[in-house]
Amino acid sequence: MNDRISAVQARQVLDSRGTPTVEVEVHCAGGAIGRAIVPSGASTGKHEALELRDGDPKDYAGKSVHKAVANVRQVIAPAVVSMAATEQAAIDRKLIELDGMPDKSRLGANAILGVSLACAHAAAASRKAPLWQYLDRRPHAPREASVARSVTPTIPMPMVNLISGGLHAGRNLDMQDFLLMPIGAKSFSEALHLTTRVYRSLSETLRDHGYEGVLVGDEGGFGPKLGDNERALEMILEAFDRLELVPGRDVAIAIDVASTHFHEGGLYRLKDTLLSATTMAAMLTEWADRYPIVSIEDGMAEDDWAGWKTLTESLGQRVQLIGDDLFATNPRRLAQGIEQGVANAILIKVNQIGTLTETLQVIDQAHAAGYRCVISARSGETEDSTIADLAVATGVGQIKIGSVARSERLAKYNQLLRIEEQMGPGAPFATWQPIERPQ
Ligand code: 2PG
Ligand code: MG
Repeated sequence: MNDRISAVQARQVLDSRGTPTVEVEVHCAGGAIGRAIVPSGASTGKHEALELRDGDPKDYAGKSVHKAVANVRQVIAPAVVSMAATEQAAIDRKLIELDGMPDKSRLGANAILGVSLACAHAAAASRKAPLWQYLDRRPHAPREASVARSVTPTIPMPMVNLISGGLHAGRNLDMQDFLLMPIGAKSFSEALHLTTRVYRSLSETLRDHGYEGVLVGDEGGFGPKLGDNERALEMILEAFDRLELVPGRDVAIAIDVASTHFHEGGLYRLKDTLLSATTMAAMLTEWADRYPIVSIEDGMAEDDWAGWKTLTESLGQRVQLIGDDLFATNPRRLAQGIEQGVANAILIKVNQIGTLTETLQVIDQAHAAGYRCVISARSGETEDSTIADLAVATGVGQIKIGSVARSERLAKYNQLLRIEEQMGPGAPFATWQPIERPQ
């Protein structure tokens, strides 16, 4: 039984903001080792599973994770040692039972997720398969890691951060991300190449408009002081134009409004103006008319279900409307959204829910209801590139990692390049399918 877990180790390491996070290593009897590092958000929604931090102001300003590490070593390790690393669903069930809280607040979702993902890596290593192949859920693939569904592993279309605002860039803009979708690309490597050209063109555009010394935000996107959100869209359009790229054919724009973070007393604060949900929906609809925007994330706040309904009625037939803080990768929140007919896509972040199995189940739940899925990194990331393999294996078609700068972002893009090579010529690549009105 080479894939029996013989030891589980955990330690505190640092993420891309120099903030502590949990790293877990799962060792199998046959010598295979799997390792995972847990990501961490800044614009965190209140419905996410709990990230356990020690809270001692003298230790990394309260952010150390020694308790979560101790929970892995003292509580989780004894319970999973001698299980097979390939029994992902059983391991994840055990982790959920050991915790016993709906938000994983006893052991910490960071402790639990670290073990869950490290098990998948160990299982893949013991089968001598790349993770994406191991997680591939087609009938011939190992089934233990998955729930039944027939998808073809596909390299996702990237949604790439160009301009950062909100909590990721010192609140220079109200909105959090202005992103590129290189929709004209025929392969992942072509998409990445096109993206770097746009990124450089935008850098020159910003410089030529007098935004000197522009620094990048947490995810590597530019963080200029632009004055207002629409200026960001104009700068991006000019960057396209300089490369003679045709919006809507070669390139398109996505935005993550992250509106939960400027929602106050039932209104949305944009600069010094307070907008009602109806006015906010009207503004986003007008933008979708005037700019090549194909996807809007968190256009409304996490608990503004009525606002979400208005936005979905206005734009849901032609723009991808992604719930991030709204759904928090949580099956109950997603079920509520499906029932109320709000949004048409869900952002999938493994640490919002806390285990691999639950993540796969939420993806299936979304697809069964005709909702799209976008696998996403967090603003606090590391060299861990699990989500690249996850996005390929599940074939969801889209991934949001950040910009093409900073190595914790490139770790994932580079992993996708490796997978593209492993898949060989003609590696399946998800082209962008516009949201269309039902006929
Ligand atoms: C988001 C993410 C990633 P954070 O809002 O979608 O961009 O940010 O990890 O800070 O929640
Ligand atoms: Mg978001």
